[in-house]
Amino acid sequence: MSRLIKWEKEGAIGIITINSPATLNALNTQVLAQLDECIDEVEKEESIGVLILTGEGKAFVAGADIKEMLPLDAKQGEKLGANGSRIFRRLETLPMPVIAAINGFALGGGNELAMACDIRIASEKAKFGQPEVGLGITPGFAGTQRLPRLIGPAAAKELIYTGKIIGAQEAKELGLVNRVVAPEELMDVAKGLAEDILKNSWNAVALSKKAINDGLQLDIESAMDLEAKIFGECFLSPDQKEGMSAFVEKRSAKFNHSRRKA
Ligand code: DAK
Repeated sequence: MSRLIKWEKEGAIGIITINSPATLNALNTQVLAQLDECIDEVEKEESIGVLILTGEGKAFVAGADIKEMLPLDAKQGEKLGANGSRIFRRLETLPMPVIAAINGFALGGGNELAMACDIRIASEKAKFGQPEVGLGITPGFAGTQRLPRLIGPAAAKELIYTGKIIGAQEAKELGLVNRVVAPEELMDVAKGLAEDILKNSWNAVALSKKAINDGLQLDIESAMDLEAKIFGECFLSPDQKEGMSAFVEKRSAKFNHSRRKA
């Protein structure tokens, strides 16, 4: 089977590349199945502390595969949507941060995939949009849910109702991406950001991710209770004693950099 998804490890950074450039990395059943398998492998690798997701060629992902979707009936469409959403949710809930390094088109399912990541770094060449209404469908991989949560309902509605494609700078102004960088710097910037994260306690970073993601789904009182519970959990990890001892002893902390529970 051809590798439509490649993944490699550079130190503690895992790099997943969507590798179907002839169709601009469009998400079809095979690409999604291989992404799902790849997440299984990454999950088992306890020495990976940050994951970077990028695309081969001129696209990050140009959306779900339109040619594959064309003949589907309602039931099949629902199944496709549910499967993609499940896989994106797996990425979103991985214990390590996931950085999307957006090299080119991030349209439809591609923008939705980027939004399932924790942080988005965009090349100046990247283009964003949810053009689904022009194809007679709604965004189906949680775009109607994650986009308004990320950039607010008014801006999300404008993008979804018009289906317009925007550049990286406009995406930055809307809060859709964290940073815009020169194309040749994209991977170095993403790796540099990953290294900055990796210096810290992986346990505390993973728990912060959980507190932010889960807390955003709750009312403020419940979210604060959740934060207090997660804060308490930090004291179960040797990282808390090491981080605080290092501060008191005026030295750098030496964390146990593995996702295995100590
Ligand atoms: N699907 C399939 N093939 C695609 C594709 C896509 N999304 N995007 C590009 N390709 C293919 C093109 O057909 C072409 O293949 P050949 O014709 O050469 O065989 C090849 O990639 C190169 O594309 P172009 O020749 O068009 O390249 P250009 O540079 O001229 O244009 C473009 C680049 C990105 C502007 C253009 O390709 C384009 O507009 N692509 C479609 C973008 C788009 O509309 N994306 C949204 C797809 S819809 C759901 C679940 C999920 C979804 C919906 C519902 N449920 C079932 C609930 C998600 C939907 C979407 O993502």
